[in-house]
Amino acid sequence: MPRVLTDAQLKSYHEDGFVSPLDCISPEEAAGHLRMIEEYEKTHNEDVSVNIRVRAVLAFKWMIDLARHSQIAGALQDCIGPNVMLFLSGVWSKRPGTDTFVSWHQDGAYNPFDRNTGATAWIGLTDSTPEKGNIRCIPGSHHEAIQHEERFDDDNILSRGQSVPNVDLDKAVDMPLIAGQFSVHHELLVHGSAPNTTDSRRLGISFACVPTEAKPLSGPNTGVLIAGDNHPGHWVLNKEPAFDLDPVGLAELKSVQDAYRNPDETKLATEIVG
Ligand SMILES: O=C(O)CCC(=O)C(=O)O
Repeated sequence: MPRVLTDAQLKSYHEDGFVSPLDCISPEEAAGHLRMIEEYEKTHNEDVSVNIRVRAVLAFKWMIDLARHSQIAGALQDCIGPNVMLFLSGVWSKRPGTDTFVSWHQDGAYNPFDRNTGATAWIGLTDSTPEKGNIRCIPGSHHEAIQHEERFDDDNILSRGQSVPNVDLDKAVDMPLIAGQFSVHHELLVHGSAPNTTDSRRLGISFACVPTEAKPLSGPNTGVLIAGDNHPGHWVLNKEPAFDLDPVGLAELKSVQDAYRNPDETKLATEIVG
């Protein structure tokens, strides 16, 4: 398994809880993917994340291929091990003229697994700068799970407004990306993002993954294998789309969303874009 990250980048992931920016596709390729999302939105007359949520890769073949891009899959393997299972993915959009933000949170505080060893890759399909509300994080905050408060706010992309209290903003750093670049953050890294103050959209896609060795303790145990093997068999693999908006992938997406809607599982769905 060839390494994608340098020793210094891997050290930064383990010490700081994130590595960014990492090159993946060109800005032109990113713009092509953005166009496909915007065509979907035009045809359906709604934001993509209204219905394509929780495990968005099941809707678009290009998105599943992007998650498996050798740079993204390889960086995830370097960070979490050879066998990589995707269990959440979403499109994170901030349109100009809105106050859309993401409260300070840890992804892993809501993950129902027997360990907190997962990581999220986030790729920008547009530039993501401080002015556009890039992801910000607190380096080194990934060593323990923190109790979250729920602060509901219509402008918060996190549906329950889950928030880490008392974040020391003096320690916050920006994670800017050029369109086509990505970052990887540990599932316990405290991160969030401010509104987009520019006159163009900021949009990125997240791929939240765990090592296949992580055992789901409750809720859906289905996922999409991004790299390696489904070892030792804790997971059931989703049927995948053969083309964009393939009814097979959409039916699978619906069944995943229904499973997450089960009242017993509400906590699992809280992270994802609504
Ligand atoms: O898109 C954002 O600003 C935040 C993304 C995020 O919180 C995540 O991918 O875990």
